[in-house]
Amino acid sequence: MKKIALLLALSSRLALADPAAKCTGLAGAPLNSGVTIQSATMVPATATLPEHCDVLGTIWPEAKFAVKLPTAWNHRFEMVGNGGTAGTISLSSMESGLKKGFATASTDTGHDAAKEPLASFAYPSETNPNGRRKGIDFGYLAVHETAVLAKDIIKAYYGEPPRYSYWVGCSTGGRQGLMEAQRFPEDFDGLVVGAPVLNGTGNNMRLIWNAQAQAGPGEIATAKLPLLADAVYKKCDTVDGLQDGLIDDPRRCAFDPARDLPKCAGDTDGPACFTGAQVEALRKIYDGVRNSKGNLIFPGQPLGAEILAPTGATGELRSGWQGVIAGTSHASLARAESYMRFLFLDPAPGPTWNFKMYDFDSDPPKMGAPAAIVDAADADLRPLKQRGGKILQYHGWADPLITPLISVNYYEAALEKMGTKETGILPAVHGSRHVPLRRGRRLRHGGLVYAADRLGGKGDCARKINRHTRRGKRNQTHPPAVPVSRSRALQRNRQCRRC
Ligand SMILES: [Ca+2]
Repeated sequence: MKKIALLLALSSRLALADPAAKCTGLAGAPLNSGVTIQSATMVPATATLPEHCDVLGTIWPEAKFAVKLPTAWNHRFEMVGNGGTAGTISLSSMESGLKKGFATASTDTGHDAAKEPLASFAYPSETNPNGRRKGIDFGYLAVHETAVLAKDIIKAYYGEPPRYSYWVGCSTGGRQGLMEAQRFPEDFDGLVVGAPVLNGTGNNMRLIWNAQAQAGPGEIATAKLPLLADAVYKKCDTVDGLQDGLIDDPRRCAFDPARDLPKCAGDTDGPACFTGAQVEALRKIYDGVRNSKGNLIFPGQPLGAEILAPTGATGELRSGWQGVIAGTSHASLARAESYMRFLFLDPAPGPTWNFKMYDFDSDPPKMGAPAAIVDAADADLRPLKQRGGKILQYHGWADPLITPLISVNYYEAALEKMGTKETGILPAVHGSRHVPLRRGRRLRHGGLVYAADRLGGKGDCARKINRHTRRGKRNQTHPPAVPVSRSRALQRNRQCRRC
């Protein structure tokens, strides 16, 4: 009540002042005992951004946040998500909404990645006494607290709350969006959820499974990936009835590494063939994670990401498997190891643990308690739906980092859980890699802000969103449950460097 009274007093006072006075008046405002506002600065308009009040602060214990309040406000609020293990405020992602007049917010989720890389922030120690809390902040709490606080600041600054509130995030940001929809459905009216790592414990276990399969003679060298891609597309491209360099639904292709790949004579490795050990490693990667009883405990890698496509700032042709699946030394595996060392296994084994030590019988149960904090797998979205909230969820079929099958499975689980086709989710699965994109024609962040705004509007929102995200004439949407839009442009989309 004290907090509300303070806000009301603050808002009535500030509503009479000019924007600059309102902004500086926010500095040091005692919003509650856990919040510190470090600065509130009026930023003049530039060639790219409008005039706005820039608020920076911290929520106890270590969650840094930014809130940007444009002078010409559109009465809406947009919060943006993080990538990877977070640890930085997503300042560049805030700009798209700010340009359109949104009040925007972002949090670093409670730790500084420069000081505590990967998942090390979650490992309690004498020098990191808040480690356990920081794991919870990363899991779900910092985003929620920042959303609530941002709305308080918006009300204090403009004298009224936002009429609509939106979430836009991909990868970890997608997970954060689903987490909000599941735990705090009152926070956002519309959520754009891209390539969500909604089952991060399982997906990182999958990356470790892939590495163990290749630890030895089964390692898949980067140089072999074009050969693999050629075989996969030769087998699978036309299954959808169109030879166009795209595999509409990889589940429909019966690719078998043992049958469909060229074998090395005498099992002697060479550039144009695969050895028996390599074939077996590929079989495991596609098949998914199994325990010693042979039970599937997490889905594998769908076909399609092997192909070379322009990647990164230079547009270098690179396989989607490079640096993510192929080999046993790459950044994605290092991140998976860090998660297991410090956050996803309970008790946390610590810094000496490595991927070869994961046991697919005894270790999955150790991920139960952490999963309850960091995974966003609850398919019951009724509270969000009942208040009119909507989700646009998209995922690339050729995503090598986060298997798109978890998005498909989640959508189907939501259908079943809610007993209706009206889940509030508009699903989209397309031919791109992990999170499109920055420079391609579709699903740019600005477009996602547009999509989020339409989610909060009236009328046939789904049709408008699909039209916006599928501007290319070659795009199509395929029923039934999971629409699949396809275009060569999507296939060529670059990976989102923010995620
Ligand atoms: Ca095709």
